[in-house]
Amino acid sequence: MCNLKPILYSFRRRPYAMRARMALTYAQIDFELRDILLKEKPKLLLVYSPKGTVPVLVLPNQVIDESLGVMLWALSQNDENG
Ligand SMILES: N[C@@H](CCC(=O)N[C@@H](CS)C(=O)NCC(=O)O)C(=O)O
Repeated sequence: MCNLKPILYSFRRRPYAMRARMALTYAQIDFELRDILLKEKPKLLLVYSPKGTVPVLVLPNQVIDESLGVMLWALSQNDENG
């Protein structure tokens, strides 16, 4: 079955990853969180984004591998408080 839920590759205590996670939560996006270890990056993450940083948001039709991009995408989906 095709998984259409956005996937966020993240690392728990890193600030760029945290702000992406916070933006998705604020926008009430239902996403799958994949917390990784930076010293053991999953091969699939590097397929999605060869530069190997987190956060990386995998959407059905695009990959966003900059935290600012994730934030802007999340806010474009839902920004109740402006
Ligand atoms: N400009 C990137 C920076 C992302 C970044 O540097 N993330 C750190 C963690 S917060 C990282 O993944 N570093 C890779 C590593 O330590 O191997 C963004 O805003 O997403």
